Amino acid sequence: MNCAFYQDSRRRLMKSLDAENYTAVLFGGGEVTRSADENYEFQINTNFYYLTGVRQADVVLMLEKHGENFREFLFIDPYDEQYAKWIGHRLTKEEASALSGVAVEDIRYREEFEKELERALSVSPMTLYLDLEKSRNANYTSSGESLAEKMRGREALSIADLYPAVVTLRSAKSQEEADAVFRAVQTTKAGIESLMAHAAPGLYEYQLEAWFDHTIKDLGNKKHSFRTIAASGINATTLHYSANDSILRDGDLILFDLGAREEEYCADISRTFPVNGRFTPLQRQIYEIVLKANKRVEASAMAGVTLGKLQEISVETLTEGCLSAGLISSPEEIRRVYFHGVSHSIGLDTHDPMPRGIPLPEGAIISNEPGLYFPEHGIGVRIEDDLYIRKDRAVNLSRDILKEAGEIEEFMASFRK
Ligand SMILES: [Mn+2]
Repeated sequence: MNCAFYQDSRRRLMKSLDAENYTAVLFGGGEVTRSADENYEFQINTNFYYLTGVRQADVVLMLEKHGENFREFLFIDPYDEQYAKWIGHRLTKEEASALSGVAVEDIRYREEFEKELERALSVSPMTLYLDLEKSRNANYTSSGESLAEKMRGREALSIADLYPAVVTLRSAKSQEEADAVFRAVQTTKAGIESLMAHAAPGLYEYQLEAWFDHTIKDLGNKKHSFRTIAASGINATTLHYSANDSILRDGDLILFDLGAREEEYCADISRTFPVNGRFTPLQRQIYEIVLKANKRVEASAMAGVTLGKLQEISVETLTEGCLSAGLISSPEEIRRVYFHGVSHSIGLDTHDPMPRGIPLPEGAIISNEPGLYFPEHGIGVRIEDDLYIRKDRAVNLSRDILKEAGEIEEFMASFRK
């Protein structure tokens, strides 16, 4: 992504905030200790990244509007010889400016942050926008919350949540963003083909998974969108199974839910195929029902439709299919064998934030992932594509990834002669 993209994101965000005078502060996040002197792999706060293109820890963005005047600052760590020797390079002011499009004279060192913040807040009345979204399971206090806590009760200062405004912008993707997801999907496609080519009874799930890892890195995607699900046989009936340590058995299916990440944009794809390259009649029957739901959802997806509506279509199709195949004995029983949503937003996060319940905006990217799970048969099937929502249709970004049962068998057979 060119720095013009991030400049544009900031401009659109600033225009969407309605306070007369405001200061908005966003933190990129810091390193988290894993054990001893090792840290977890650093993941930039995606709201921050959307507005800056910067992926370095401990960087702060400040946006100001006083009446008609807009200003922006980025605060980074200065060069540190020890850090450079032990850990590596940190962005210079020039590099941070080139990435983000913030003018180089407005790239400051972090020690100046408090002083600049005080200056910005000295105008009255003043609204301080902070990212105050609290994850349901968060077991930490974010930098945004800490700063809000510190500033609360100041005279003529109101504190407001920046999160909804950023998320609203993020939920409609530009063509450039959709292209990044598409490139991640293309790499994921090659990885999936490698999995189909190398599947064989006797391998551990993680051994087969390794072909995906190798392929996406070989093609230039260093990161995964999320931890790969490699679930064979009955493991596929656990939605988020990721132990990946069972042995592939002849006659079982394997379900892969995975994705490569390109410039932080995620692919999120599921494919299910037979370990030995041939579906059994029961596996095929279940597979075709899921595929039908997947196709119906795609045909109905477009701007203005809600995710709730797509879920209805999915439930309806799966119920019909399961009833007529005698796989369930009442419509209510569908809840036992299909127990998740068909769709979620995709973007910088695999489960990308999107305001709840809204009709899909043009530009949304969503998953299309119906599934059926029968522990009694040791069969779990999920087929997941990524859809780019346009005004009157959905562009299936993963249309080139094999999903017809016959084509999968043919493709796999070509490696097994
Ligand atoms: Mn998904």
